[in-house]
Amino acid sequence: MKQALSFCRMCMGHCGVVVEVDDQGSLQSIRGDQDDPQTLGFACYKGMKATESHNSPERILHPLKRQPDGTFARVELSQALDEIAERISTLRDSYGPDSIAGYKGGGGFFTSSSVKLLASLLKELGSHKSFSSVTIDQSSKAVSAGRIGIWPAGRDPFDKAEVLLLLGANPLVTISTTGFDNRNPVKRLKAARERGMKLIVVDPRETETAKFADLHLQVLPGEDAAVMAGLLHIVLKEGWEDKEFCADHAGQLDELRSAVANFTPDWVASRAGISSAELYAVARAFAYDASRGCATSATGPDMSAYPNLAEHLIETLNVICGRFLREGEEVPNPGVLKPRWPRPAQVIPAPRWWEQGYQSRVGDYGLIEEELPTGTLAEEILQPGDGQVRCLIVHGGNPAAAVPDQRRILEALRALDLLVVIEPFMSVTAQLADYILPPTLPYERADLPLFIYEELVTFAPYTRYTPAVATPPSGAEVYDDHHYFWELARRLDVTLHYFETPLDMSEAPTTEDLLQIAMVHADFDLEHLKAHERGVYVDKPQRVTAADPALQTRFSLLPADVAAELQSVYAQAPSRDFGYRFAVRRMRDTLNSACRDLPSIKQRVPYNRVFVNPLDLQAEGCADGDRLRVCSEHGSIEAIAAADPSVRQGVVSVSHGFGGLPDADDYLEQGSNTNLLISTSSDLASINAMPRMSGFPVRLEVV
Ligand SMILES: Nc1nc2c(c(=O)[nH]1)N[C@H]1C(S)=C(S)[C@@H](COP(=O)(O)OP(=O)(O)OC[C@H]3O[C@@H](n4cnc5c(=O)[nH]c(N)nc54)[C@H](O)[C@@H]3O)O[C@H]1N2
Ligand SMILES: Nc1nc2c(c(=O)[nH]1)N[C@H]1C(S)=C(S)[C@@H](COP(=O)(O)OP(=O)(O)OC[C@H]3O[C@@H](n4cnc5c(=O)[nH]c(N)nc54)[C@H](O)[C@@H]3O)O[C@H]1N2
Ligand code: SF4
Ligand SMILES: [Mo]
Repeated sequence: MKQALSFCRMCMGHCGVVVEVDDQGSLQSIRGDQDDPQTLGFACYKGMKATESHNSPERILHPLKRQPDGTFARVELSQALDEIAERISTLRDSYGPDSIAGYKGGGGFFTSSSVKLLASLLKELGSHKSFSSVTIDQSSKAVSAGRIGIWPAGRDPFDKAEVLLLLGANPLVTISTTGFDNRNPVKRLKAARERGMKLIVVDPRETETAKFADLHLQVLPGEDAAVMAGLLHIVLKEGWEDKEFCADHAGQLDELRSAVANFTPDWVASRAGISSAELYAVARAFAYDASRGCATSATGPDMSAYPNLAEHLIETLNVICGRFLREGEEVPNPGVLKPRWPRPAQVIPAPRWWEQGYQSRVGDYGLIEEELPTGTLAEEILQPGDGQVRCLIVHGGNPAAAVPDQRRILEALRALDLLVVIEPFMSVTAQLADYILPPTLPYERADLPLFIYEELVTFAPYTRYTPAVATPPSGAEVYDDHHYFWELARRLDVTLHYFETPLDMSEAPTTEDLLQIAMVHADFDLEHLKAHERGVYVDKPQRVTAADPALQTRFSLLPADVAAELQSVYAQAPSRDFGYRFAVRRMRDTLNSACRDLPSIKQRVPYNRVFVNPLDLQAEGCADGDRLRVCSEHGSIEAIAAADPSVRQGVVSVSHGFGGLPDADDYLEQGSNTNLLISTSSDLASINAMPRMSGFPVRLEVV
């Protein structure tokens, strides 16, 4: 047995771990590293059970090719790559480069040697059809920044907060919330509360995080825009805004004041299913009792109705209360691997990126973070015409399970001429693929943190390196993901770029070569990181500088599209016909569709249950363990009920990431897929085509 230090790359937690490998290099155990300066010994159960994925008998260890009878057979890698490249080349010649698309999922993000390669391959081929899980996640945060403007120094950080307002986020379980200190979150939250930070949670469920809250608004899902408008109404009416900050930096404050005038505490309370006194108490605790600390959110508001408006209003509350770093203050993580940029105490006016550049042929959408919205992926494949997508390359994602409207996305994936997946397991998507290219798993590859989001991963100017600490199973023919992109690009005669650097296409880069290229903006090289096993801190503080008095830039608090959305929230009460509203949630022991087949996880979470308040179950005439059908306007799923008093009445809470192909009738084996309940042909948000994945009406039937 040999021990080594590494870090987990399953979620943003990036927990420092100690792993044990046997003499063959096979991963035997993983535990939290007590001496890790960032995560202080924390590691979650599923993180520690990554031994089971690495050694799984289900793992795909050789390239596979679909046969005419639908089964998969092992194929030589060079043959697979030759055939894929030839088919891409033919499609490109016949239908143009936009017939080639890519989708990057979670497994394609947490690998710093290939995170940008799918995008580069598409760009070099001349295709605009780049998709990812970001636009079925929290891209409303980018839309909000694009519409309201950007404060370069960032919001008040966690360690300065006197108050933290969390909407639809459960960081103690998901370890991924923007603005929360995710490095051992329980410890960090306890310490923050000891120094006096108040926690306010807005969530239909009394989550693990809400249990620590000073105030918990147990709202109906889908009402965050109304709740935020109500909070703005109270703050402005009471005069609790930061008047000096508003005078200097807020634009359209009077227009905002009139626009939220209708959103009285009583009206909002009745809409969101809370009391007006509770709403008032939250406004007071945030805006009057505290002067530092921000409002932030995760998937709850961003998956519900009006996600872009909800995010806009969350940031508006931060703006009117002045909850940003000020001149002279230190930026917690100004960039270690990412480039630093100027941080004046001044607004960058709303850039509205999506209004320039490429526009989608489907719907009225531009690019979000240089990608098309995944809510339109099925239509891009199914709608005939110029630019119709005929080939999809999937990097570490499971769109057949993760994309809302499962029947539609399956119809689309089946209609493709070519589906290639870089994927370690026989996921629902892999089952439909023409070729499966199996990657190494995290502990088998050298890596850096998910540094493209480094300010979210760590609140300190810190980074680290891990070598490959384990060896793939013997006889496996698996490569770090970049190898597949490079080999395809070479065959297609294009030059891949990594972080703007052109790659040498005559000799395949090593993982370390790519990591070194990715570190182009760092003050040190990879060797320096290698010499510091538990990572390095950069002692080069960056402070917020003075504003340029010649520039009178301001936040746009009420652009026309935001005003129209606000009016429409007021005018359109959601239907109550169905009796309940659906709420998204995640499970501690699974990661989206991953982990659930690992033996020790399967024992804990064999399938996804329907969490319902016991009083509601009683009213339906059923009990814990009974089989229920959850029906939306769009579809239905069956699942077993779990009586859960932490869910508010009138709400049905079910995790996504379960289920196989629909109609398989194997719920006890796989669970069921909540994306069967969701439509991508109606209710898409403007700008990012975000499907309505939470807060929609549902009905319960006893099966
Ligand atoms: N209804 C509903 N749908 C949702 C959500 C929801 O809340 N409700 N959540 C949405 C969100 S937030 C997200 S982020 C998306 C997730 O969407 P996806 O990222 O598309 O889905 P995952 O299930 O995370 O798939 C990750 C895949 O990566 C593979 N993988 C694991 N490790 C590696 C690796 O090292 N290399 C490679 N190449 N692959 C690897 C896994 O086996 C798995 O198949 O789903 C979205 N869909
Ligand atoms: N264990 C685990 N960790 C994960 C993941 C996982 O699958 N498992 N997935 C990872 C990914 S891809 C992501 S994006 C993050 C997501 O991280 P989170 O967003 O923190 O994920 P959830 O636990 O689903 O929390 C969403 C919360 O919103 C509440 N909610 C639902 N609808 C609404 C609404 O309309 N309004 C409000 N205010 N609240 C609502 C739900 O009750 C739930 O508590 O987690 C990451 N970390
Ligand atoms: S919290 Fe996230 S990073 Fe930490 S061990 Fe669990 S999955 Fe890995
Ligand atoms: Mo996500």
